Amino acid sequence: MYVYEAMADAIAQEGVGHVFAVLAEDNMELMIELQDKKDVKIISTRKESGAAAMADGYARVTGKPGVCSVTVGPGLTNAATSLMTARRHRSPVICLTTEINSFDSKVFKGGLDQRRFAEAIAEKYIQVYHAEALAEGIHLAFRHVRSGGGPVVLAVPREIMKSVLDMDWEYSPTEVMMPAQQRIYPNPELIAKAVDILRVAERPVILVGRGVSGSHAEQEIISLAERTGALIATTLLAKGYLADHPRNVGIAGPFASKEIHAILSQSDCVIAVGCSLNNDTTEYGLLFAEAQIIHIDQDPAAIGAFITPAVGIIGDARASLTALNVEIDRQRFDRKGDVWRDDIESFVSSSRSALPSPYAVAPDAIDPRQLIAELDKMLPRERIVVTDSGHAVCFVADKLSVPHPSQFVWTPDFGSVGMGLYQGVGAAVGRPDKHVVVFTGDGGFMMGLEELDTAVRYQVPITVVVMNDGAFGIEVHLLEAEKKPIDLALFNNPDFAAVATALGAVGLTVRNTEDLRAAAVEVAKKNWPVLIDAKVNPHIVHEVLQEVAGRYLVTRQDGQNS
Ligand SMILES: Cc1ncc(C[n+]2csc(CCOP(=O)(O)OP(=O)(O)O)c2C)c(N)n1
Ligand SMILES: [Mg+2]
Repeated sequence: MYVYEAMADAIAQEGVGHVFAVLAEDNMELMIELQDKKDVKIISTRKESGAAAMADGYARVTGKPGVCSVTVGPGLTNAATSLMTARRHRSPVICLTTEINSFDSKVFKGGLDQRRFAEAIAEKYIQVYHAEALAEGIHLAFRHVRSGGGPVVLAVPREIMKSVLDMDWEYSPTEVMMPAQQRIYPNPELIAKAVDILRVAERPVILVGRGVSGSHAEQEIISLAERTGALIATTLLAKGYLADHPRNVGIAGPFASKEIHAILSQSDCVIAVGCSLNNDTTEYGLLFAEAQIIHIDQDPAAIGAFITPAVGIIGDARASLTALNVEIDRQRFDRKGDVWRDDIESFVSSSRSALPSPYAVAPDAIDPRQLIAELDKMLPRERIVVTDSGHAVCFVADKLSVPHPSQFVWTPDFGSVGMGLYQGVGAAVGRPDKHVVVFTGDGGFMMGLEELDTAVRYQVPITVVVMNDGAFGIEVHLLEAEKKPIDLALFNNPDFAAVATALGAVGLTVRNTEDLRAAAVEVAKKNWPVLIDAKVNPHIVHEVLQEVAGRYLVTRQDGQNS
């Protein structure tokens, strides 16, 4: 038996489902072997950045490890930005690669100190030093990602990979060996301390992060909101959590409307569950400056990472919320009538249904707010929404609804443009039962369009909405704020519908709502990749960017940011 055969057996037994690979002379035997396994499908991608980001998107929506395979040296360097994005998200991604014996730059694909490079972009670099250690290396990698440690690069040197395994091969998958997931129960004294705060809180908010979405704590959050009169808000990544609850005010932070923002800033108590309280959510702490913070997270490192809480509780979300509810009942208090204002629910409901400011009408471009509002009605309800980075996706963050945070994939974790289509294809491969819709700017699309071909080759029924302002919009608006020329950030784009059609997808151009209705017919078929080139009005600037541009200008004038 060759080592690559043993490796294929191990990966298949790990139940990964799919492997995203760019074929090369060092991984091809392994991929051919894997292709023969009945439970593994290889997705042969165009570029390693795509393979690694697809593995990330796949992992985010399936919860399974996402595996990619790239060639030594340039394959790994190509995968770097995607792996770094996965790292910032702590995605369970395993990047398989090989090793060559020399760092010598005269050697083909040599010259890179792969360990140092990989350790800078992934959480771990595991090298298999000899064939007998293969199972141990694979175990280490899967245990690491399955326990939430973030991406791993697993390198099996070429000579080892292609050698004969001189031992009996037996592999037990890590899932069997790892303990079942256990709930961490909170310390009762800290629960009592938290309840002391809640007993007198007048304007409490339950802030839900993505850590909560997997713990089935919906009922406990609703009960806590009922007992304490708290409003419910989410982080950006937990968008869609309990969205229909009458006390849910949506995303906290810069994406909140002015009215909701004003309400949240009056909060005197925040029960933050499964979120980091990072600077984006709390606006550098300013949003909740007046509030006492009760921070609940099962990861001790998350508590106090950004804001020092009044009470920090290490515990599972559901177990901790249950404990809070039980303690509130034991102390028999009901704050419901005494908190916030009497009409808070009707205020929340009217802020949700507030009419948008009138849309801009232009002959050849649609207002991006109108585009998203119309797509919200037209796209299949059971959607998975994946965003790229840039200005345009800000409209998606606050104006497009998602059924649940697990169906919202926000890829700017590392701030990189160009991850949206990649992760979208991976997500669509992982969840064929849902309809994946990718939102990207024209700049982001052009950074990764080669993988539209992958979607076509594998008949992945994905919808890609290019919000096309013919520009690096963020740069345009920041340059304009500085009164600098913008020509370097403007692009005379090709006809994206024609490009998509040439790649084998269905390509459509949208300039108005009528065009959109025609596009919706194609999307509803859900049987083929569809690209919608939406020409958006470039003069509509999202409030978040208006604010960033304002701040940017101030710091530039102060000289702090130059
Ligand atoms: C890899 C990478 N390169 C450059 C940037 C800087 N950058 C941020 S937004 C942006 C413009 C993206 O343009 P587009 O996708 O069209 O989005 P828009 O802002 O126009 O909506 C660029 C180049 C980045 N964030 N990441
Ligand atoms: Mg653009």
